[in-house]
Amino acid sequence: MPSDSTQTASHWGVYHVRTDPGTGLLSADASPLDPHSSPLRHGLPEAVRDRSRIDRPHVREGWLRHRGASRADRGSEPFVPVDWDTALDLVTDALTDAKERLGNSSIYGGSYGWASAGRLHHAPSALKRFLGMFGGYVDKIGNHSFGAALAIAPYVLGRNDIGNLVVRWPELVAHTRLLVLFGGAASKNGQNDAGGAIGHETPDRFADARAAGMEVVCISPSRDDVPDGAQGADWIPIRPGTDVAMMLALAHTLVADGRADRAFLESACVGYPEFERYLTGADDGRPKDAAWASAICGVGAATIEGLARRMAGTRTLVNTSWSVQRADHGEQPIWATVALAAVLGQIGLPGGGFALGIGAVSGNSLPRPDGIPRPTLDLGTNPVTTAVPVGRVYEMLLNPGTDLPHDGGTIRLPEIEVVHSAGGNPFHHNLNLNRFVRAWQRPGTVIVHEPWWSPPARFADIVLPSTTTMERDDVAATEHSRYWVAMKQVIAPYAHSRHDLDVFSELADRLGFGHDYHGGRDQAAWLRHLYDRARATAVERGFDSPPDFEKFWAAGHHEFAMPDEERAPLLSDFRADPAGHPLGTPSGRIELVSDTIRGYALPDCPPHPSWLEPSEWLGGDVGAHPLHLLSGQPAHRLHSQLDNTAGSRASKVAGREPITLHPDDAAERGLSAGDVVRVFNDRGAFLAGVAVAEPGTVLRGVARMATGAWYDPAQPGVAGSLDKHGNPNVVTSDRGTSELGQCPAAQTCTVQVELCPDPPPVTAFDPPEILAAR
Ligand SMILES: Nc1nc2c(c(=O)[nH]1)N[C@H]1C(S)=C(S)[C@@H](COP(=O)(O)OP(=O)(O)OC[C@H]3O[C@@H](n4cnc5c(=O)[nH]c(N)nc54)[C@H](O)[C@@H]3O)O[C@H]1N2
Ligand SMILES: Nc1nc2c(c(=O)[nH]1)N[C@H]1C(S)=C(S)[C@@H](COP(=O)(O)OP(=O)(O)OC[C@H]3O[C@@H](n4cnc5c(=O)[nH]c(N)nc54)[C@H](O)[C@@H]3O)O[C@H]1N2
Ligand SMILES: [Mo]
Repeated sequence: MPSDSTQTASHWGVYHVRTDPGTGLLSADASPLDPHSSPLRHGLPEAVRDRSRIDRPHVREGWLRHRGASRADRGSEPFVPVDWDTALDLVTDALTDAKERLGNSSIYGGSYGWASAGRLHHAPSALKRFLGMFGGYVDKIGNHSFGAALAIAPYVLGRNDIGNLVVRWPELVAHTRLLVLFGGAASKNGQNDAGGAIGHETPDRFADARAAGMEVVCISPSRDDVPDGAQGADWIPIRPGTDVAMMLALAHTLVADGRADRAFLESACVGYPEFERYLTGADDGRPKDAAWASAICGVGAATIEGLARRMAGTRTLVNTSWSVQRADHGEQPIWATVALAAVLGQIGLPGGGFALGIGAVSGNSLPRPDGIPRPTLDLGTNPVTTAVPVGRVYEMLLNPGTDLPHDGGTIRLPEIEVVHSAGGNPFHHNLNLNRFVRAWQRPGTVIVHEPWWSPPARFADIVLPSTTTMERDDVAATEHSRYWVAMKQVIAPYAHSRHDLDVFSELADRLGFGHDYHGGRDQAAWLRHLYDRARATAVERGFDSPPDFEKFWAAGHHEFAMPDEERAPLLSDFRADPAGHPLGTPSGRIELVSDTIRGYALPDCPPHPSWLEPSEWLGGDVGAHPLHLLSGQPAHRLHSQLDNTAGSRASKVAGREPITLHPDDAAERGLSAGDVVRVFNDRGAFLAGVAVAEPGTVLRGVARMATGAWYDPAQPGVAGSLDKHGNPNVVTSDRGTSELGQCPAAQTCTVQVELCPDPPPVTAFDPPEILAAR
């Protein structure tokens, strides 16, 4: 690397930033650690100087005058610049007032979000550590990524370490001969990994596996989900939300053919006889055979039967992508995946069985030693025990005091007075944004830490400007890599922005627990402290000692050595001796029927994997909204991050987020590529730019969009406003997956699309109105 460049890292990779001596412009080069650097790296050097940066603290005008009495104006008003001293006084007053009047359970600190890669300056961790020491906060339960899997896996497998339920590349290449991908493994998603993607190897590894003879079948509404490197893969288009029907029919075919692995079902599972009665229709008179499934999922019966026979004839891995469970009854596809793999009987064999989310992030299948510690900030303890599922935040804000069914019990929803948020974009991750706007206007005070005038900053009362990773020193480390990477400060903090950690340290000082919070450490001392602690843990766990901090910093990274022996396949010890290596389920075995769940008697989560009709789908009564809208991860950014940069903006159509339509769906509506359309259902409406899919690449009736366009309401702060820019969450449903998980179900959504002849201009990236300081 040139000596005039500085190494930093992001969720999308490690790179080296250079300043052009003439123009002062920043640019990013790939890191030699990374065989295929992601083009996303060009975004941050641009974004750090974007005009949407927040230069100093700001307070919403109405809140400054009337405090919580002005809550309904949140999101619609101009901001007043204030100095840090004033801003931090206002924050401590709001927090102290809430604590004294209503107790710490009136403070929501469940702040969800990917924030930035560095582990020291991880904004949600800094916030939670702070609020914990302040006496506690209401936290969140679960995540948006694989929440339903987290909810159901303990009942089925006795564990919820979803990240470990994958098969790594060496095993895939050596042993898997047929990889069946429900939801595909779209290559765009392999660009990112929380904490800092190090190597982008997924396409190469798919190519290796193909060369070794692995066949790939991609079952998805869109051919784009066939991963790069898997050339020649079969694509089976499926109706969104119907994978469970196809999984059940695959299992039914195996049973009908006499190819169910009865020995495995007997020794390693409980409940198979009851599940089989469901499959064969012995009790309900409706066999879940290929013909039955075909009518639901749109895949031909012969195709389903043929695939089942292929699967039984070779070493097969069934992988289900996380998106498939981000839907109504999302617990079911996870349970059905395990059940199908159990009937096939290859669980615990090398390269066989099931996996979740291969390719969903860059590193989850990369080989690495298990148990590498990471230099992360301690969250400490949270004295408040109330927590609310991430998918039910609206319920908490709108209906405090009511009971939310969850996981077999209920949660009494707390009354929230202060929302304190750092490192996430609630106007990206939440669904049904019109309902969310109403919910967000309920608390008395909303405090947001943000580098940019992104939607969460515009919908805050007190806005505290954060630095970005390029303005601080840090260490990147993901769960999925064998590297620790030095992130070095490239440029001075923008204007009056400050590190989140410093802001929380000063708030803690003001509130009297500064020493507990920061221990007198500045950034350099913190980094060394976290590093030394992780290093000691590494040694305790039997790793070769990483170098001391100075050497690490000078080298720029540390690579942990790979173990010599191959990793044992998932559940291989359990398969070999189910009694000796029981699972954490009540029976110690894989539960195809869960008596615990039966005992909950839930309306929407039966005691075994089941096909349940989604609330919105192409096989149902679509009424006035006949298109199924899938809103997946964006290729040109990470969620809403980098939407304000050239790479993302170049992907827009007529300045809006593209919506990709089947050619016949476009033609039927008289639409052509480049048109601006209004996309709507009963929950709301937004504008998008039309892209028309290549013929034969997407199922008829399916419309596809990326998430992450900055929410841009025509009437800011008014629930129901048209969004001018194309944020699909204006129309998605906030219904929970089920009373078990209560997880986000973004993919269950139908819409209508019509031409918008006279679209208003997009203003998402213009800073809000700023009044004179007073
Ligand atoms: N329709 C639909 N919606 C979805 C999904 C879907 O599939 N469909 N997917 C869901 C999923 S899986 C996820 S994980 C969520 C993602 O949702 P989020 O993680 O909330 O999305 P991000 O855009 O990454 O939000 C991160 C925010 O942190 C800010 N930030 C970055 N660095 C810093 C920092 O150092 N300090 C501070 N204070 N802030 C910083 C960024 O500017 C940005 O506003 O979205 C969910 N939403
Ligand atoms: N570039 C980029 N990469 C990312 C992210 C990002 O924002 N940008 N976000 C990261 C995060 S937080 C996460 S959680 C992962 C998410 O990883 P995933 O959840 O796997 O990603 P998605 O893009 O939501 O969905 C993948 C595909 O599933 C298909 N699909 C949707 N519904 C159905 C269905 O009902 N059945 C079937 N068979 N297929 C369906 C869609 O066609 C979609 O393209 O991605 C990560 N990677
Ligand atoms: Mo996610």
